[in-house]
Amino acid sequence: MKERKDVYKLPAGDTTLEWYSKAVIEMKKRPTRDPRSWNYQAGMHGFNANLFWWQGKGPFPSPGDQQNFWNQCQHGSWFFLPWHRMYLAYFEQIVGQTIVDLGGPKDWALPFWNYSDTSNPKARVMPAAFTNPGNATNGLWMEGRQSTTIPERYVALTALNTLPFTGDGRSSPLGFGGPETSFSHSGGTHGALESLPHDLVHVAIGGAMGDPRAAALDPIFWVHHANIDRLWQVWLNMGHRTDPKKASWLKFAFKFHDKSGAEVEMISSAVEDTRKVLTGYTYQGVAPSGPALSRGGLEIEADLSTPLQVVAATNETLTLGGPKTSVSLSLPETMQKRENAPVSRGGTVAAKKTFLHFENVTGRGIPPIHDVYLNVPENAENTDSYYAGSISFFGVEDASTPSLHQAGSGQHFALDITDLMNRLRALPGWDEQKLTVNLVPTQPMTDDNFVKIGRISIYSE
Ligand SMILES: [Cu+2]
Repeated sequence: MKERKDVYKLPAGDTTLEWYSKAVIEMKKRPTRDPRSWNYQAGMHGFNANLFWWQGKGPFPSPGDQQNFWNQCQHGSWFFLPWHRMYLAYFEQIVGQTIVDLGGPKDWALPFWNYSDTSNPKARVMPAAFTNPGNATNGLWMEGRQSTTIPERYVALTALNTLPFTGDGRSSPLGFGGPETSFSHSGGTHGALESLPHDLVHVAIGGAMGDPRAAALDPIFWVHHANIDRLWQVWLNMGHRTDPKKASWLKFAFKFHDKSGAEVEMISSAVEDTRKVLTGYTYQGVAPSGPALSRGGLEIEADLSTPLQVVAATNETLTLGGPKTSVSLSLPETMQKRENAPVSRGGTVAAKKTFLHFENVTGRGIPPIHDVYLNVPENAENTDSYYAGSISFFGVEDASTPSLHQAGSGQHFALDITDLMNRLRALPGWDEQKLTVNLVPTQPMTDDNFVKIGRISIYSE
């Protein structure tokens, strides 16, 4: 049994990152067609020969190999968590074998980057081993990262409050782990954990990390994903939470290569317990199995909440640009008058949920993260109290391109604005006829980017 450790709690003299760096350099020497090579492993997540990051890395695997093993990452899907867990497990095995072959320790385990750790003032800064020295002698360095400090907003753990694993169209449009889908390489609706912090951390780092078709070339990808994988267990341990029970999730198989380069398959049910994944692992500071879970909470929740319905929507496609993009929605009478009567949910009393949706979002390149604000007054000096959330567009180009696996209708984002709406209603000057949505880019859009939003809508119980 291995323990995946917090990268910021490695004891002095620990060699985990040193060996990781050596293994990356070794794996980069292997030809891209070798399943045990650095490039092949990254191509399994996503690949596009036209991207800068892939220049000069050919010859690439045969079309048949690419078809079976590359561009497999599951996004916008209830397979997001199990697929990435499998992917990390075989990657960790291959890195571990490479380290043994180099004369290193036998028990190497992938560390995790807990950027949300509020007890660690450096938590949101990328660990120094990944940035220094900033050149190719350092296996953990990557050229072209946009930022190595993640803003606090983008590491919030609100996803852990989402009870259902899959979006239920009632209390949660996203679900913790994503919507029920078949194989979904670039699905449109990302689950709560995938949206925040996963997607925002990707795009905040930027460079290769900003595009799923190059992200796994950056060694930070793997410690980021170990943290996302850890949060799956943290969520389960909170109770009233459970993995899907349908055979279409439990039995769905994905293809990988093991440390000898042999083809293998794995199904979701084989990775629910981390102690049973290959030789098994646990996470430092996290119990490997939750309390005897009460499943009742989920059913109570679904019974007592009414289906979410569209109560307001724009009727024109919106193109993002400039220092901000603004659009106004008019709330229907039912919502204007509503006192936001509390509902009973899972044994506790909660406000009726309201969500802001961005539908059929299509785009090109790696557009900047946009922060979303509601009803910001003209001369507001500090806009923080009007902040609704952020959208990252991670994978938007792929999701906008029709292919074998999807129609190309773009991405779909949802922000929980329940609390913000309640606060706004209490402010002087609240106008039911006009809810203004501001989308503010965190960096300027470039000529390589565009984003179009098919519809902005409000869903409420
Ligand atoms: Cu990722």
